Amino acid sequence: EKTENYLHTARKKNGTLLFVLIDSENSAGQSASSLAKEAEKNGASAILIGGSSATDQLTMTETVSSIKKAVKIPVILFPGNVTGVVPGADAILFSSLLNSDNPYFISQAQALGAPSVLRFGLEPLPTAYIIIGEGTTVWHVGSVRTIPFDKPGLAVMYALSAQFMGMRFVYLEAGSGAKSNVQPEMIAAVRKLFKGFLIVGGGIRSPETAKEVAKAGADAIVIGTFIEKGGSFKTISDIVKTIQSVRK
Ligand code: 1GP
Repeated sequence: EKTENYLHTARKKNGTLLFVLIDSENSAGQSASSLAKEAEKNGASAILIGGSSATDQLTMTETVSSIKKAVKIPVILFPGNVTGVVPGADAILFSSLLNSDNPYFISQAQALGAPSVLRFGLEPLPTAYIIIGEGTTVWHVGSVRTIPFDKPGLAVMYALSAQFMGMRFVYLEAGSGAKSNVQPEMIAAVRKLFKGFLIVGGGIRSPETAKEVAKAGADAIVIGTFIEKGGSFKTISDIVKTIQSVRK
């Protein structure tokens, strides 16, 4: 439980954390390891490696290994499918896409991937992955029965069920590159009842938005597209300062 303990300790000490998502296929010119290094330097608390596209496992394994060498913060797999389970990382968001209509994404992919998680010695972080909104890649690929942005009560129902099933992480996901981020009202409603570690991502690209999300009760926010598109690390550093100042 090394990574899970680290996250809780960091959360208590620093306020809301920033996780930077790196997709080995999509980084704008810069190598994944130099992006990870910059992210760490500017205050990120963990690197997530994943993507919903069909990343090949060899590239993925190489990316994990180069990032592991470059940073001290935990490297956590964020797989979009069984192919996202590779050796060398510290932990894995072992996720069930709770509001999918396809049982493959709720329990079958998990069963197929579990033996590799064990074999590679990855620390599983039991995560309820809940998709909000529509039109994103994850919404399409995951056969999602979506939760509209303005229905916080539905997100609460899923988060509660996750808690009752023993999942210690909830990830409210608007989707990579989403036009709109998950709204503060929904985050606050989930925060009120969910006792575990709350991750929020999708469409966050400014300190102002990050602040709202943190204020509403996120334990960690995830930023991917902004960095992939070459966004400045000065902004990342501002985001970290902002979210850490919100709640202690
Ligand atoms: C996607 O929540 C993450 O899975 C990050 O979203 O790429 O929009 O930052 P963005």
